[in-house]
Amino acid sequence: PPGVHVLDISWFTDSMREGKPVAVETRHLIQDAFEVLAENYEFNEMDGSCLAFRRAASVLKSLPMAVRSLRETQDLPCLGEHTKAVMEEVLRCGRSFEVEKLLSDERYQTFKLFTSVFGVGPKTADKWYRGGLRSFSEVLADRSIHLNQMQQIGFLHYGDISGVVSKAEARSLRNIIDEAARATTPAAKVALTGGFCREKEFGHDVDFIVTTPELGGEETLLPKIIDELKKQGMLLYCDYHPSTFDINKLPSPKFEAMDHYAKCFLILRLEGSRVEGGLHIAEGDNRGWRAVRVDLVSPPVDRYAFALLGWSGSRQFERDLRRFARAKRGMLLDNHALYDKNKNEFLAASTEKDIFAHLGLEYIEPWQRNA
Ligand code: DCP
Ligand code: MG
Repeated sequence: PPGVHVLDISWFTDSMREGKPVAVETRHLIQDAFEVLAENYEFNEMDGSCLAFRRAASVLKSLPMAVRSLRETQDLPCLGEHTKAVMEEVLRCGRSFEVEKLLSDERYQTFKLFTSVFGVGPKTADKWYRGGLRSFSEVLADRSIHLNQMQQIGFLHYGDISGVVSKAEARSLRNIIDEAARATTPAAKVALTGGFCREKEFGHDVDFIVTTPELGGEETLLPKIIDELKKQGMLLYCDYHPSTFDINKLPSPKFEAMDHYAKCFLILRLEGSRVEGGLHIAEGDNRGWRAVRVDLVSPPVDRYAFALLGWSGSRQFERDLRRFARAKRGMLLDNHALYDKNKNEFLAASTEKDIFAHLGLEYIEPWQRNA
């Protein structure tokens, strides 16, 4: 019914409202502990356990007040035996011994380091770790290792890319992408998406959806924008993937699969900006610019709302929204479409509000989707 939210826990928060507020840090400690454990499961490609801890962290994040005892959490959704055990330990001792052990574990530390390089995932980190490598200098000195182009650029710009991107930098990039799009296609539409459209102060990259008002125009849009950025001397790296979008395909139940729109993963040279506290490997510090990661996605205009909703995130919100659509409405939702399995038909949408309405949900703004 209207008014139902994806993560509706008001029944719990209402019953807690009478309690005394306690130090917020305890909850942050628990969330951080969950994040370390989730990350470790991610390194070991144990997707189920990783998701369980991310989900649990998300539930805690949504509570309006601190958690004081395990008893208070007994009716909360998404908390299993393991998550509760970690939470109990933090509540009792102010720390989790399992997490502390992990933080000083050589394998965890090395995976954390290696996967912080653009283009290095758990599989590559595992290969390097099993080869006895523990540091960047060992990787770079090892002649048996062939770095692909993404990893080479990842090491080259490591200091910049591993630093956070600020809201002000995201705004500058918005103007740059806007101008580059309009210079080649005056009617082009550009939307800032990802974490910055959810009002986050910092991000690891800046995400944009770009399209044209007429169907088909999006096919040449990205190559034109890329050319324009190159002309301006801003393009440091471009990994372009043309569209493989199939209009007849049903929405995919798998969230982690990338969508099929044309997209490019870029590294741009942003003038007048520098990273605070970055670790520079191959570049001097006295530059008037920094390298920054930018993603551009280009859906056809009739899929714009689905792409926008899908890329606005957060990831947890997207997962829950899809799960809600499937379990509660018998509908399949992904970044391309919404399909009603009861009526066997696709439901069109030109705005995000249309999609929420199809799902029978009250519309919420992107900043309210930071699950
Ligand atoms: N997304 C998706 N499918 C994926 C990966 C991501 O639909 N396989 C969506 C959800 C994300 C959004 O795209 O919120 C942008 O992805 P990012 O990794 O850039 O995440 P954020 O922008 O939310 O955070 P960050 O600050 O780390 O960039
Ligand atoms: Mg992002």
